Amino acid sequence: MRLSRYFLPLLKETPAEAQIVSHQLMLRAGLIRQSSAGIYSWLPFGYRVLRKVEQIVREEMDRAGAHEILMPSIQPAELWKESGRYDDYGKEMLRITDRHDRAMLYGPTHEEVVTDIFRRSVRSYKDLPLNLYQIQWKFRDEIRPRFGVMRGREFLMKDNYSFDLDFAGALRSYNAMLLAYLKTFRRMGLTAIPMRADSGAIGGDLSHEFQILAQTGESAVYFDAAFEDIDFLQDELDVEQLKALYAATDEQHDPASCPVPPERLRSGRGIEVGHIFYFGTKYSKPLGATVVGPDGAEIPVEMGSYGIGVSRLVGALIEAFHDEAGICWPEPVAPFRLGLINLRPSDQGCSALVAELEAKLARAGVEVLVDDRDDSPGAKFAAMDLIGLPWQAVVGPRGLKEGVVELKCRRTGAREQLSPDALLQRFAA
Ligand code: 5CA
Repeated sequence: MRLSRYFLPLLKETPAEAQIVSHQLMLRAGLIRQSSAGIYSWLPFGYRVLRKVEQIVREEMDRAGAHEILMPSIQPAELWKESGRYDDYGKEMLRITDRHDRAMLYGPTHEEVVTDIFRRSVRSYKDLPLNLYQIQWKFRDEIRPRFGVMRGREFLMKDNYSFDLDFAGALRSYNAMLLAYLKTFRRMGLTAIPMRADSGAIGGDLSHEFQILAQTGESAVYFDAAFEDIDFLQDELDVEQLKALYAATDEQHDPASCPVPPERLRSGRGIEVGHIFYFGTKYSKPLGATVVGPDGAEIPVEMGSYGIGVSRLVGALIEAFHDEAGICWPEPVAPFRLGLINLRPSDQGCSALVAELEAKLARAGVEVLVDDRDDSPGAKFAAMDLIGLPWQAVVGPRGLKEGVVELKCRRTGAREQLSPDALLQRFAA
């Protein structure tokens, strides 16, 4: 992709309406634009990241045995009257009336819809366990939408729902999701701390919130250093042992009674990027979602629901990975892996080498963004730092003479000179 032909509207000034760094950078680096309060358009650069985050979430859900579906964003009010949540949900629910005067709503979550699918399709305990997920836009009419995509009114969520015959099965599903979440966040380069939580409007009695660590996080968290040492992608994990590890919010943490010795106690600031709930028969009972059990009796299914804030994660990733110059994307979610700067597009030699590298890298499947604009070197370096691609390669007249390009790691700032062939080998391997 060439910047001269790409749609990447960068802002020089920090927009006054943005209070936190991720919101500022998402506007400045051309990821999003606000449409109305708490509602955003995703521009090409931001949308690429959103899709990468989504894809990692999808792969881990699939690996955990969940099946992807897509439920409607607009739901009938009747279902929520059946579950008893229609009146309780209050002003956060955007209520709509259609032309036939039927009460509809823009879904803030999908427990009712998925339970309705289940009750109309599943009859026997033999079809359990079942786990269905979707990646779908939600709407919650938050009183104070703020911090950009971190607390939006419209936001993208991955939500899934487990159905089991009994509590033991539901707990297995819950535990499998807890592990899948830790892997999912780890794959994005994040450390996530699962914390016992209130289940709030979703209801139920077992719940964990996942806080990822970022210096600018909203809430203080205290946790066992073990969370930083565990390799969530490789190690065989004992989920009960994990759940027993110490993790506490500011209010829960009491230094006097904390079971973790000071040398193993870590503290940081967290951003909630996921929340999982076990709530038993809270929805299956009122909606009549039952299966015929082994002994022929009708049994309401045991359910859980599991959410990841996909659009919030894009902001959270920036909160976790940035410096004064801009964003520092971790490779797995970076919109492009390499930024290739042509320092002098008017120089035929520079442009020929850039074109050759671009073509060869593209053939090897490397995502490259070429800065071929007529701009000063300083402006190009600043723009490349701002947008935060993990690697930057610079082709200029001086290097060309010496047969080298300069490669810079965005995160560490480390630079090295290498031949164009060595560069290709490094990235195409
Ligand atoms: N039905 C359950 C799980 S499927 C549920 O709705 N859970 S939730 O309310 O905790 O939301 C799940 C995740 O969505 C949260 O952990 C958070 O990361 C994200 N989220 C919630 N509200 C917003 C919001 N206003 N803006 C952006 N992300 C949000």
